[in-house]
Amino acid sequence: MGRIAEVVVPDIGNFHDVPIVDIPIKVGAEVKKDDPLVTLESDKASMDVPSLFDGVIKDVRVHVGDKVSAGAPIVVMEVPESPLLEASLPTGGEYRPPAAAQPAPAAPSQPAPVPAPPSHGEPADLRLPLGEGQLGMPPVSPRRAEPLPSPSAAVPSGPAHLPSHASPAIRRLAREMGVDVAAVKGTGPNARIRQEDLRAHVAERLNQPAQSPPIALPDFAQFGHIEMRPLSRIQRLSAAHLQQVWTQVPQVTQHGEADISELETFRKVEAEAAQQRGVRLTLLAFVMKAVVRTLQSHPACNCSLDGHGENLILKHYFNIAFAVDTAEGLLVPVVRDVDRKGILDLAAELGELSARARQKKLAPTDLQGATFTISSLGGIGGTAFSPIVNAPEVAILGVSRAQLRPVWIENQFVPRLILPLALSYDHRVIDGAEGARFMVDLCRELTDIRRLLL
Ligand code: CAO
Repeated sequence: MGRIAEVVVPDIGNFHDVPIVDIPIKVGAEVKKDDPLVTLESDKASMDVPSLFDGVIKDVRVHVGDKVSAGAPIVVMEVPESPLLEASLPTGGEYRPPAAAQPAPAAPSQPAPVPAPPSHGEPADLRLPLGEGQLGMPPVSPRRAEPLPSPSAAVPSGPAHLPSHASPAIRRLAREMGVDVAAVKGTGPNARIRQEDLRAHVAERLNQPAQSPPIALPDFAQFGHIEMRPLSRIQRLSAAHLQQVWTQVPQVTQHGEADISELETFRKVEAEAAQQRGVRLTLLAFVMKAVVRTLQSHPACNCSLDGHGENLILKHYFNIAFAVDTAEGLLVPVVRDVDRKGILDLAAELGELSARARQKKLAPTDLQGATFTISSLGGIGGTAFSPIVNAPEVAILGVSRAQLRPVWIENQFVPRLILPLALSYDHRVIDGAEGARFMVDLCRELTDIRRLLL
């Protein structure tokens, strides 16, 4: 338990009734020595009242807009008991505003005026005897108050010419953060920049895609014959989206292998019957169903992160997008409510949507509302690849070509059909253990055909 002490406005020379323009602390906040408690701003100068000690704010006695003079109580703090502190508690401070803000010569040193006793009843232990526990401005090295340029004055950026619609503490913080205050939008009175404005500015800049210069190109024609071919509209749109996702989403790819031997035997038998109904029963329909069953027990993989990166938006519907390779570029139509559809229905819808994608007949609504994406390159070949998360979704499954492999089962090698899978996920939302669990559960769904058909 420390001591309770009241902080008052120090001697601020000839200034009286100076408005408080910012209070960067609140009750319960821990402050360090020199942290600003309030910012005062006259029509000539701006100054912080810093804390003299480390401590915890117990009460805030003022509001933004209040006008205060030397000796007015500002906050009540709990400060640690220490002999050093006892010795250093000021009995009054002296503050010399700079010449620019202080037309008259500095007043001689004098004790801080005694504040009027509070009009509202407070617990007695919140106050130390006046002059003993009142914390004022440091008696030495007072912070320099800087004259205000007119708001319309052009203010060059750079540490020597920082605009003055920010308190000295905010300017110092901005310098530490490498932020040019001139670029920050202030939301305080008279567009004054507050700490939260600085934070919002930094957050916004971090969320912007990195503006790097384009990669320098040589004159390729000097090495041989070339031709220019414009990207299709779809390719250009995809490129911008992929670039944005690549720079903004930290992603990891979890690999896995599912034994789909039983599934494939079942699919081949059922494919003939499906064919007679005009449906191509491909592996993708089974994978889609297995993905949704796995998503149902891994809700973090079926969500999005809100714009501030502070909340998960969990979706209680299962709309699965799948990548279709078309002559114009990649399209990603969406199969809705996969959890409510049978595998044959899914296969029919997959066929119909991929045909329309290739005929350029998809409606905008066919491309919206996905919660998860599957990209299957199994029909083409290759052993593995890492798909890029289709943000704002947080996970995507890459499916490669299944291969017959010898698998050691009960003391012998048995030929099994193994499907390589790759789950890329947004690592801000899904951690490695969750990604691995998703993959294990997905492989189990695909391997045990009975589970999938239940
Ligand atoms: N392993 C082994 N064989 C596979 C397979 C796999 N994982 N996936 C498909 N096949 C087989 C199919 O069974 C089919 O064989 P048959 O002709 O003997 O029946 C053949 O490969 C061709 O299948 P398909 O690719 O036409 O059909 P599908 O339903 O599997 O896939 C679609 C449909 C739309 C996903 C696919 O046509 C396509 O466009 N894939 C490309 C997606 C893409 O470009 N992704 C990259 C995006 S970037 O991340």
